Amino acid sequence: MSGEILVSCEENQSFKNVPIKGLEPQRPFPKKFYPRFTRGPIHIPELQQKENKIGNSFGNHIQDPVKGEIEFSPEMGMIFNEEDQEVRDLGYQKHAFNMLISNRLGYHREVPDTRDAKCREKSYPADLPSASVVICFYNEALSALLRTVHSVLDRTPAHLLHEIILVDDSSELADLKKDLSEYVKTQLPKTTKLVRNEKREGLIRGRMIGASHATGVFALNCMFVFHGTVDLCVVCPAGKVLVFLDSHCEVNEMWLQPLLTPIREDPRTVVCPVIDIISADTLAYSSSPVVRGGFNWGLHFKWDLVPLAELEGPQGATAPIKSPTMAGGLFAMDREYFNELGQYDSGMDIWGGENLEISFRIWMCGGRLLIIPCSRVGHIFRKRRPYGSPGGQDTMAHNSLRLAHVWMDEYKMMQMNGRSWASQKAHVTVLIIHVNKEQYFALRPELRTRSYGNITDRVELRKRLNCKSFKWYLDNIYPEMQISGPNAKAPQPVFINRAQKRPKIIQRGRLYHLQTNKCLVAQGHPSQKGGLVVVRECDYNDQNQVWIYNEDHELILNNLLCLDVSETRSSDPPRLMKCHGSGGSQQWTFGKNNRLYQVSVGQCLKVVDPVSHKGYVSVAICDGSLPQQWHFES
Ligand code: LR7
Ligand code: MN
Repeated sequence: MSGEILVSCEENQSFKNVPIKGLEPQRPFPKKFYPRFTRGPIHIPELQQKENKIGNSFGNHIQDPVKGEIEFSPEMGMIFNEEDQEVRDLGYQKHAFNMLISNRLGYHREVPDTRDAKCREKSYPADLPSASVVICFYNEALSALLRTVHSVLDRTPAHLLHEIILVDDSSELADLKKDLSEYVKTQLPKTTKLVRNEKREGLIRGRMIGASHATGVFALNCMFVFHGTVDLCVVCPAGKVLVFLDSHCEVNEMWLQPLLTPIREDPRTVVCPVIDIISADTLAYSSSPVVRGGFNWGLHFKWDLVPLAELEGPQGATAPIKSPTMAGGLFAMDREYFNELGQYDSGMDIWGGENLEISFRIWMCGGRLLIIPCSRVGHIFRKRRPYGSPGGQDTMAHNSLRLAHVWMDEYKMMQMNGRSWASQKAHVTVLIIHVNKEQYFALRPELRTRSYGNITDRVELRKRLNCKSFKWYLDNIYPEMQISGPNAKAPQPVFINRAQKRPKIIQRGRLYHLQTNKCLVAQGHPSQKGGLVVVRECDYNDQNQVWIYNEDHELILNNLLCLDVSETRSSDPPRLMKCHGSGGSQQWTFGKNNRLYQVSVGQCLKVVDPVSHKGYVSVAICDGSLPQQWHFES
């Protein structure tokens, strides 16, 4: 036997002759082992017939099931009729993202390859273990869930994908109950299973249930050379690795191989991809910077910049990065190690805290947690969580209490005394309230005596696994936290969905309304937040009529405030608001028929009553009519 790898771990096919040349596994199946399926109930957007060509300013492409590739554009969310409006509104209400665009995208689309160029030169071992992908969902939009599933099927080599396990956490939406099970049965490969929880369990027990359905087999792949003598056999563990994904993700090119490689080397390594951003308003896929996970004393997850020392080295930007914590939803872990390490705390409910718990447990009990820059998976970042817990409980507080009491030793008092975990509005934006002990309990009296259930099993698990102290974790894995201490200023959270740089100005000038020959101005003072805009006589010497249009598609009046709409109440007139830099409600494009299109509501700016002197404006379904025609005049 030479050092050359002769056999690869293909699908469970013992004693098959599978020779390998070089490092790339040779597949017994064509590349697309799982055929692509058509989209089921989703209709093709009228967009194409109505708009022959739409500019592409995101660089994203979508795959049209029938007509081939069509371009993705910010105007993908354009509303043509009441039905569109209904789908959009219902989507925001039930899922907190633009379901109209999600449905129009269909179940397959290409996403931009956001990896560092050096990642493309990397090669991975041929004998990687294969993965069981677990996706737990509750009331997910069908199109988003199926795009998650198909992105995995489309972009994972067949031999590395042992199975997909969908766990329906007792969803109440009719299409998820009926259409999905039909789709899974008739349109997806047999290796995709659908499990339904009898009652709502929450994502933590939900994932444990999913993992318990994962199957593992040992596939013995041997190479027969000359007259049937066995030359080399490799035991190929199929379903050896568990991969968890949220139900609104899209995996990128070559996402799995870089995750499996470190696990193959050391099964006590848990790995996370870089989480790219899929906009909740436009569904545009964009790259995230490589950051790592941390937390604050309120036990909220946050992103931290990677210390320079970690980034340097021969592999540069492509090397795995040690991360003190994980965001929670997207990671891969050896299946046996997941079980050995105590899965999750089954006393945790619905949402929250499990990500810090498993992160502390991994590091304190002899494992390690890495972020793999060459693996990228997109996730729809929503501004609010569209569901609650069945009894309305604050499950984040309950779960955090459990984890603090099991893992944080003397530091739990610091955490409980120091700051509250009250604000959980958005998991990316973290607000930390400074209060002393008394104030804290005055603020959250229910936590003073609040019971968090029985934690005996978890305390025993910690003993059994011989885990290190929380002080060790802070000293060795998250020293930044130690320095900041309980009374130090809170570290600044890193906003991963906000560009650090100032967007480039594309144009500066007046917003001229063609029908009335008037200009768009602030109704009151242009620096007044929340103020309305109206059309008035143009005054070319008035700085208060000057708008900036920038590369982020923002319209900024007098260099101060951004033109903004309410995403949930599109009947509200546009207002001047502080620029938030995350697109959506402040994103405008100039298009055909002189229209000024509002990206997040899918409608156009118009003058309500062009003959009235009041000059009120609003957004409405784009119809190309005169009241909707604007010119940006430099
Ligand atoms: O009762 C529920 N049952 C479920 O099955 C509630 C939720 N779920 C499903 C849900 O459909 C989704 O697929 O669980 C998954 C995660 O729920 P989300 O998408 O509402 O969570 P999130 O993305 O807002 O929150 C992050 O933190 C959570 C803490 O409990 C989980 O760990 C999520 O997986 C996690 N998401 C990510 O890490 C993606 C990147 C976000 C960041 C930063
Ligand atoms: Mn999520």
